[in-house]
Amino acid sequence: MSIEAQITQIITEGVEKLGRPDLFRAPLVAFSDAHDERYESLKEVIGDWVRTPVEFLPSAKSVVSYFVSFTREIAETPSQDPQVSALWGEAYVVINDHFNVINGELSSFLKEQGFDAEAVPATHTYNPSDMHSAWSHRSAAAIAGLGYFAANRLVVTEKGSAGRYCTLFTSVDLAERRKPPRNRCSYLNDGSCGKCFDACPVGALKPDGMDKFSCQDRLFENEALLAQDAQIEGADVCGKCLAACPLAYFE
Ligand code: B12
Repeated sequence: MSIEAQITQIITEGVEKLGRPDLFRAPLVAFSDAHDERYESLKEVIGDWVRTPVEFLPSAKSVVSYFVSFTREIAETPSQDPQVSALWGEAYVVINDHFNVINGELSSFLKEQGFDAEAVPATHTYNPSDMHSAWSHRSAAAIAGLGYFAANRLVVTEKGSAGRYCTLFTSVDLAERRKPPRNRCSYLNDGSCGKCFDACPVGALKPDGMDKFSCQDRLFENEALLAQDAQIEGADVCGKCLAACPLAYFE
């Protein structure tokens, strides 16, 4: 079995071992070159606080990007609850924690083979006061061909956008490349959609940009509500711009 297939198997089994088929489906995995010049260009596109793969792991040759997709029920649930969905919050918290387990298993495997490995946590990698994040899982996923950016600023894979991304850097040379899916965002293609803009409960998401602080205020409000009403801690979530999108979920 190729090393790419072994990595994909560890990630897939990592999700299976969680034993939550009610929340998660099989993941998608893709690889990119740590020296792909688009990583350097993110310092221009996003800002100079963004680090390249080799700034995380000097020996990095490859970037492993993976997406854990949510079930249909979870993908739809943010649209059904007027304020915030406890199920969506639960899926967020469970997978954020479990990413650490999967990354640990993947790192151990690669290190046993004599390679270096370093993972980036799924979230809370940013400074809430200025929104600066040293790593963009979405941009890495787009570079790896896992998906494309839609008008809601989320990255859509062949299984949709409902799910979460993670990244791991490694010194092994992973040559396999994924063909990116065609961009099916109707707003970007011909302006004929825009459901994500209408769905934002605080008007933060607009065609000409996003007020990230208004979005974040809503996420923090929801986090407090879920802690109080559903005993779920650390779920700063909403997901309405995602669930309203016709590209949220594919079989
Ligand atoms: C900071 C942050 C936030 C901030 C700011 C959001 C934002 N739009 O940047 C706040 C707190 C508001 C937020 C909200 C949410 N977030 Co958030 N957040 C992050 C975080 C930590 C960093 C994002 C980042 O790098 N922003 C940088 C800015 C400048 O990116 P940007 O504005 O989108 O601009 C980029 C693109 O437009 C891009 N672009 C356009 N076309 C192309 C093409 C190519 C090839 C490339 C490379 C780039 C590119 O250019 C810019 C640079 O890449 C990531 C986790 C991580 N470390 O990656 C999660 C993350 C983006 N969040 C996520 C989610 C799900 C959410 C919420 C739905 C909340 C929830 N979980 O219920 C909302 C959705 C808001 C939205 N519509 O964007 C997911 C997205 C999953 C997906 N399917 O895409 C992520 C990736 C977490 C994860 N581990 O999966 N988030």
